[in-house]
Amino acid sequence: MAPVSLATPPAGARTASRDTAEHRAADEATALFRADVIFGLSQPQKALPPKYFYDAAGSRLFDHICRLPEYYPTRCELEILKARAAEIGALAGPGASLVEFGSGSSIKVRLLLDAMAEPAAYVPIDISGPHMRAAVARLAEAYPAVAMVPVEADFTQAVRLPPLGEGGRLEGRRVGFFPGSTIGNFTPEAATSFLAHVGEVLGDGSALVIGFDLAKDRAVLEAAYDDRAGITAAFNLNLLSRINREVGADFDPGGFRHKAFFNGTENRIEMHLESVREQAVRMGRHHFAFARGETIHTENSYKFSVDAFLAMARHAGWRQRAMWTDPKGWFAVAALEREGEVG
Ligand code: AVJ
Repeated sequence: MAPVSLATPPAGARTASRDTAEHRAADEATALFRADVIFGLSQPQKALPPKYFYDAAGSRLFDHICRLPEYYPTRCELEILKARAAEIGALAGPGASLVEFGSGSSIKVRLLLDAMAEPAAYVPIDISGPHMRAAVARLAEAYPAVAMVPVEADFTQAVRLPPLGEGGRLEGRRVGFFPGSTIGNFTPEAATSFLAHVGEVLGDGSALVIGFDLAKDRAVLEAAYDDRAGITAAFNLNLLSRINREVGADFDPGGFRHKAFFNGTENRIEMHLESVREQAVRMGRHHFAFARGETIHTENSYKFSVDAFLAMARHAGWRQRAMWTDPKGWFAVAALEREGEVG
């Protein structure tokens, strides 16, 4: 099967039915967003799902976070991936397909594609469609022989891989890639279910290269989520501007402040938006009251021990093939495998 075309067709080439389908998908996404906001702000502890951070502005702010001096995970993980690229390439084998969950700007995947023997396809899955397509267009230029098959989807929901290769299947080994410790956004129970779901999506004989953040000194953790330049604060607060714009609320972003702290009982960084005064926010016929000091919980970022991570992976049907950390022991990358024939 031919890889999907990455070029945007000229306006005249767009059929009416395609435009309608795109609009319908966009309306559906907005309706889901609105429902998630109403549900989240109606809880005793107000909360919003972190996946909504990544609109165009949020995706750019996140890329900036990854370059901050305090935000060590990206640098530590890149260090590990560079050192272990050849081993990952060997474990993938020739003609493998790489499936990335939450691909963002698709930077790290280059290290793997460079180390793999004739990779057949790259399947990025991301909720931020335009950001992903721009990244894939850049990647396609550098890897003309690799079929680029972007999937615009929320990977926290059930995802299905598009048919690829001869007979409508991914050729070679299917290798999942889930870097950045995004697994840390899930509670341990949800993370285990997600890992099992990834195993079903990738199938028998597949592999998974996954990054996760390790427990460490509280001050290091808290600085990484509350940087001096205020970029993480802007990233957190951008969620309110996005809600105003896309679902018509009237948040005053200046009425909230960014808060990030390590919850040692739960082993997680929590991000919140704290109301600096008593205030009310309207959204259509809905009305949300905030006491002064009340927070919206916007993200969890779990920190693991290697053993705790491996216990989750095992419960989800994966076994360890390799485990690597950076020299400081701040971040880890696991290579996992499932039993069975490839293909
Ligand atoms: C993309 C979920 C891995 O938890 O470290 C960075 C998101 N939030 N700074 C993380 C994030 C604030 C990031 N993940």
